[in-house]
Amino acid sequence: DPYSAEPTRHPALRINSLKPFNAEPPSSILSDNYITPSVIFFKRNHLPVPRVDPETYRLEIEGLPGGVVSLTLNELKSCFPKHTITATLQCAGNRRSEMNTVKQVKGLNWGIAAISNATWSGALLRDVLLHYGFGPEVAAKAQHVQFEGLDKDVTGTAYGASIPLNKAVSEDGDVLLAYEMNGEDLPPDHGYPVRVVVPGIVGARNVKWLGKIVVSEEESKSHWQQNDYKGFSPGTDWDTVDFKSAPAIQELPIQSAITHPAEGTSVDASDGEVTVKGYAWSGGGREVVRVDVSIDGGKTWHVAKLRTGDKGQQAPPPPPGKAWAWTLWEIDVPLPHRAQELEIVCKAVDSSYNMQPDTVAPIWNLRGVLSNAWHRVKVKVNE
Ligand code: MTE
Ligand code: MO
Repeated sequence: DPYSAEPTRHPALRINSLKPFNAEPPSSILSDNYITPSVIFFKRNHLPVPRVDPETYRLEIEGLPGGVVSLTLNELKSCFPKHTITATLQCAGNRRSEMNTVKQVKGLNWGIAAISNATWSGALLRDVLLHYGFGPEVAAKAQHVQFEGLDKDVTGTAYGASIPLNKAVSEDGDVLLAYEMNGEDLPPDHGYPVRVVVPGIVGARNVKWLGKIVVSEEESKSHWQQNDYKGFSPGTDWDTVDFKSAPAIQELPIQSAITHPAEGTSVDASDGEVTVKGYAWSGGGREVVRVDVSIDGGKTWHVAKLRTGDKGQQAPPPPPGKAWAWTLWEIDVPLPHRAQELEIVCKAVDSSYNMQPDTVAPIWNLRGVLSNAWHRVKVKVNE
């Protein structure tokens, strides 16, 4: 059994698939912490978790003028300055289950919690590439940086992905070769001993158990770069889809969802108000500038209070274009007179004034990715 060496996992996780292991935290606890504890951070594995020996681990780098580089874990840790960023990871399939209500899609049936936020520490990919000779000659030809994992399928093919070269080498890219998550060694499920953290970019490119980096003219040839994690028209079906016709997802669109109250629960009329909570995040480092909340299905709107740190620890706003971490939000909305049911809705706005679409059907796609319509939750009001 290739899955015999899987790590133990927290019992609170909602398991989506056991082999490979895919799970999300209960959405009700997702916004309890600004920094998601690693044990409940969502886990998305395509293959068995490889058990990597830190002593024999090597990170290979190809495509630089000096030839192939082979780095030990100690060299990565000691030869390059350690940087820490707070960044949210979101799977392209987050909220896929809502697409299934329109028409069946192919993929794991994620709820709203295939997204989590952590601090990550490691060497900047930029520093490492520059150290080993990245310069104008390489930049004149190369356009992508490919990553290969140490996790392999039965045919020996590794998980792989790539990102644009510019994101990898730009001073503002903040791409990390991370060896710590939330101040500790990376847990096995999150890529021990090294993963790449590409802030602002879809989860799929944040390759775990990183074995190889290739600076190249081409994108990764991997299945997940070429024939998956792409968006299509609602009119495209499995008979007509041409994966070559669409670009690989990189930056994700504006997203938000309601974590409290939960669907199907009830609130008391005597409270006079309902507390609504959730998260919001946008890709590409775009900051969340506003979250609108409605409790009458979108007829009237209220502006939520935004929070970018744990309670009482509001962080200073990130530099423009570097909002890598999510925003938690909260609002108390007065209950309308004699309401029996509430349809709570949220929608977020990012610094480019991108907004979420109001319904799912027009953004439905056969793989169920990029599901970011207004999130709606129905609750009863007890007299
Ligand atoms: N890296 C490797 N090597 N293998 C994988 O299966 N899954 C990717 C990405 N990196 C994956 C990987 C996907 S699709 C996502 S959403 C994120 O890892 C999930 O990261 P997490 O499990 O740390 O939350
Ligand atoms: Mo993903």
